Amino acid sequence: MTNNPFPLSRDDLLTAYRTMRTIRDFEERLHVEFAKGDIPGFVHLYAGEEACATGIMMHLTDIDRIASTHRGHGHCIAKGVDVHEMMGEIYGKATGCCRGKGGSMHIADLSKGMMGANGILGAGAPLICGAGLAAKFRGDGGVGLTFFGDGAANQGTVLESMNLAAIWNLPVIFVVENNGYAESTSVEYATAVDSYVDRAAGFGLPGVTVDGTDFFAVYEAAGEIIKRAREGGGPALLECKTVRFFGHFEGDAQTYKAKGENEHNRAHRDCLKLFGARVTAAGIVADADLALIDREVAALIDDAVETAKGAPLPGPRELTTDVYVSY
Ligand SMILES: Cc1ncc(C[n+]2csc(CCOP(=O)(O)OP(=O)(O)O)c2C)c(N)n1
Ligand SMILES: [Mg+2]
Repeated sequence: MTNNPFPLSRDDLLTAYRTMRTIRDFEERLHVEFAKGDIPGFVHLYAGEEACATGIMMHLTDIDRIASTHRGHGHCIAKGVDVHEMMGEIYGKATGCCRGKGGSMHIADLSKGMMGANGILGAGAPLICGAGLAAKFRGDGGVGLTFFGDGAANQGTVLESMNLAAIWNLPVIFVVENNGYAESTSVEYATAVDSYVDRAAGFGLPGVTVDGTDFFAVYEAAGEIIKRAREGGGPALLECKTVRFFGHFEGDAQTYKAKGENEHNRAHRDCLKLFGARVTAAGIVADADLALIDREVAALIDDAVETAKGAPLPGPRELTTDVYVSY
């Protein structure tokens, strides 16, 4: 019997791989489908960043809440939102998790603790302070995590929320997914500090930076700070340095990237390949185990796309439902 050198059981390693593969295939497929013109609105793909959402979310249950971003599909999948309902939502169909009224940037499923993707940069941070405060009052051990990008990290809402979380000692984790760009603006141009974690001390928060393409680095760092928050130790900042394989949005010509940058990242910084190489080299998981998951996930995504395409649009009578004002 091979000794398992990882902090997860073999079953949990396979779950992690399945989650990352599901996110990757979901996004790769949307890249193809979006180009056909059937998907309304904007789509921002998370491919390349899968290890961040997965390494973090494996520490959470449905009582824990997350607030996501415009690039939210990976967060939703890793938090357990149903892939068919997500696809239906992105296609604007009545079968979507928000009945087709939200689309890609407003996928939410409160039953899973997924408070919503969000088209407003930095808007998740104050929301998660509210969720953290509620969890603290309930005393149920729940934590809240908000995700934001390197660009959104400079929003006042994020900085004010860090201060609020610190003074109220909220069970809240701030996760900056630093993929190097805010739209076409590089992080070096927009931010003076080398690492966002350099800011943490200014708010009285502990902070840690990890290689966001390394599932195990994310998993271990997230585990520690989430446990600490759950036990009343307060908020923290986690920076995951990562890469995005596609453009800012689908249709972005990516002229601001270096020649060969995407190819380099896919060859050397692909979190799925890195994960697969490590677990198979250690003899804990076989190539065939991963290949079987690949086939199952491919079938799931095929079915989700076909089902979403064939589903009905919301009818006119749905126009005034699910809004704050009752008509
Ligand atoms: C408050 C606000 N300002 C500007 C925008 C327009 N906008 C949408 S995404 C984006 C860049 C976000 O970059 P980053 O936070 O690094 O996230 P990433 O797209 O890299 O995941 C901008 C400027 C917005 N949606 N909301
Ligand atoms: Mg970014």
